[in-house]
Amino acid sequence: MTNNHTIEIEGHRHVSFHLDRLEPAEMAAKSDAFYQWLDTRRSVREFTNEPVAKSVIENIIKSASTAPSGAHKQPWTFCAISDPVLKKQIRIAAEAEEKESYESRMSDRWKDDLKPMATNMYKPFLEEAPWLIIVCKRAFELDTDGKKHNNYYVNESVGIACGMLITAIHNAGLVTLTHTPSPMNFLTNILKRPKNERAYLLLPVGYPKQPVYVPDLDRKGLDEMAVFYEGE
Ligand code: IYR
Repeated sequence: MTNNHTIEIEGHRHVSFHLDRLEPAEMAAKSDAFYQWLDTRRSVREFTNEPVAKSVIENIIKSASTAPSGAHKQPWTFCAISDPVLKKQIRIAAEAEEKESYESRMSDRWKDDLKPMATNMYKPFLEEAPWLIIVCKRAFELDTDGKKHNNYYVNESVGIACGMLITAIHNAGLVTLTHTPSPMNFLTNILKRPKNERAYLLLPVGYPKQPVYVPDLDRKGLDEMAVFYEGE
């Protein structure tokens, strides 16, 4: 921040915030270019084992952590794993849960709905991708006396951060997918996370295998997913 005027509101410092205004034409062009670029993102399930620099993963995580959160509690922990031993352990545990899910927990309708995505209980990407990012939500914080303080809007906050994480991964020229083994408590056990943390989403990050194929999907058009209330 260049311009740092400060004021005090009820004993708390507030800093002046400045954002450059865009000309309408530039705004239109920029918003369209961003959409066109974001629309090239796809969930990819096959990765090469080429390494990705830790500094890139750090930048991606820092980007995600700019997300807004309830009372700015930032109720998230990003666990980034490149250790092959841990990745193997995670794969074995995830595939055991997935086997159970695909064989008995998921309804036939659910499995039918997933057929176009060609998913199954096998998750080689958990070992192949150079990094796994496991996003944990922090339901509460413990103060120095061990007293619990619940965080606010934890699912909303962590969900927003995950959206920004996925955007940052795309921006880095890498791919990911949102893997949701259920239940996920094996992840917090393997990673030895403290008891205020629950695994929220697992995202492998890396380069797509070449060639790679993704389902031929369409996205909803504006008229199917937006409603405008514009008055007169
Ligand atoms: N959790 C499983 C199944 C799965 C469910 C949905 I909904 C998907 O969009 C994709 C997969 C898995 O991660 O494979």
